[in-house]
Amino acid sequence: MAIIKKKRLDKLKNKASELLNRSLNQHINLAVTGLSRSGKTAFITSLVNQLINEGNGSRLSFFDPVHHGNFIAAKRIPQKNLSIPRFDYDKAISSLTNEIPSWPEPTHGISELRLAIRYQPKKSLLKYTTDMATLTLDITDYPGEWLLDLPMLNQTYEQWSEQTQALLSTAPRDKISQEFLTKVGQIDPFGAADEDLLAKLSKEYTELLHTFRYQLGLSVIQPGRFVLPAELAGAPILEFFPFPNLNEIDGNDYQNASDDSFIGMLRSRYIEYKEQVVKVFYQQHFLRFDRQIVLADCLTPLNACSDNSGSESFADLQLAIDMILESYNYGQSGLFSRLFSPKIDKLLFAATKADHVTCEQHAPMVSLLNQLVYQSQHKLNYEAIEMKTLAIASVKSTSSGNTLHKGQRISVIQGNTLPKGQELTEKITLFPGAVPDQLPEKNYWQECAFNFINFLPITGMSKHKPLPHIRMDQVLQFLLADKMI
Ligand SMILES: Nc1nc2c(ncn2[C@@H]2O[C@H](COP(=O)(O)OP(=O)(O)OP(=O)(O)O)[C@@H](O)[C@H]2O)c(=O)[nH]1
Ligand SMILES: [Mg+2]
Repeated sequence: MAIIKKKRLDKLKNKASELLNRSLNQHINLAVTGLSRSGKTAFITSLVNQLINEGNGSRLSFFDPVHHGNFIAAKRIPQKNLSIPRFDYDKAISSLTNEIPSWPEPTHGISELRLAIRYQPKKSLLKYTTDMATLTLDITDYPGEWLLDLPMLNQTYEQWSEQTQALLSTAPRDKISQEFLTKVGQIDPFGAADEDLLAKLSKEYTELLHTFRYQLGLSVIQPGRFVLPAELAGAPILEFFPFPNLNEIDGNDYQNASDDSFIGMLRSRYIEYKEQVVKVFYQQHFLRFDRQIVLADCLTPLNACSDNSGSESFADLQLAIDMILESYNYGQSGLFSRLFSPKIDKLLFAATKADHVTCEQHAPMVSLLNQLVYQSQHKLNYEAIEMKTLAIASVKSTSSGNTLHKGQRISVIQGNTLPKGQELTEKITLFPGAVPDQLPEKNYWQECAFNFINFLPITGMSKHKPLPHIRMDQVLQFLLADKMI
């Protein structure tokens, strides 16, 4: 009788411990975003590499689970969400660690990867039930450009057209946009819609957006999906554009225009785009995210000088960051919280590619990023969301040192580059210049004070060893450590 009772008790105990375990085992949906070329792929590759190779000479001393010895191991496991493309870690780590290393290829949409991180609970209730707990980490990579579409949800087609026309008519976009605006302005808005013409003009508008982004280095691209359409490439839902001078046509005629008219079709596609693309992205993906890291490359825009392009592209980056932040504006007045129920509790802003400057420039880099974020921070609700800014390098590609220049000791960095038109890499040593700790003034751009060189990844890195980095441990500490106690 006593034996049966004991067995039952043990069974109950096991069940209770299993239930507690299941409820306390942790899960984080971590989203990684940033405008194109900001460093998302390199970041995720490094983050995964640091965790799965921990113990093999890792440098994660500011990550408490490693520092305090309760990190056990991490491994990649199959993702749960089968409809989202897989983040191609193997391809990215191979290009970084090949005999002739190169940066991973640009990516164009959303992708996902899952890690299981084993740790020994030391403080939480879990320590009474188990020696080993698991933190499941789902990492999603998605283009920051998609967040630029959020403000459209609050705008009618007329309002959006008016605002976009104003943007297209201002420097530096005006010169190359004029022809397009004139062409569209000559169309009878109430004439029958011609789908071929609509497709052709949408293509021209998309090409303009590409030129803004990739030739003028501008960041405010709307609709963001047009430059990074992912699975929607070629779909008619991406075939619309702003119609100029809509305020000059009769309001009643506009309201009564049928969906078969030129303007009616543009308007209905715009509405459909907001419902089927913008809202769906927020509902299907964004609302799942618990934590977010926004990557920003503040150094490349600092490089442009001698003409107006530097200050214009920097001002545009400022505006884009402001627009991106609207998605984290959880205050009562925020468009986002009025439309959706947000869940993100931690938001990290990282200025990437910090290995492009000498160590003492990291503090100005952070204060510059702070300024970019700060102008919007008054809108952010601190109680709902914990924020941090850091300067990081996901894959450190330079070494730093000192050299004597005109009798003075200056800090320099050294790295490999591939000079234009040449096949052999070259090692160069340089002082890249000082990063302004404030939003740069007009004269900054005339001085050409900054010299940003695209370094290659260093040779000799191994996929079975942690990649060299700057502050990836502090990133992990902020984003994961509280779930591993
Ligand atoms: N030196 C250095 N360069 C970096 C680092 N991270 C990214 N880069 C540079 O930035 C470029 C873009 O990095 P990606 O990781 O591909 O950026 P992305 O945001 O995924 O870009 P898309 O896929 O085009 O959206 C790389 O090709 C490198 O030239 C870094 O940690 N150090
Ligand atoms: Mg990428």
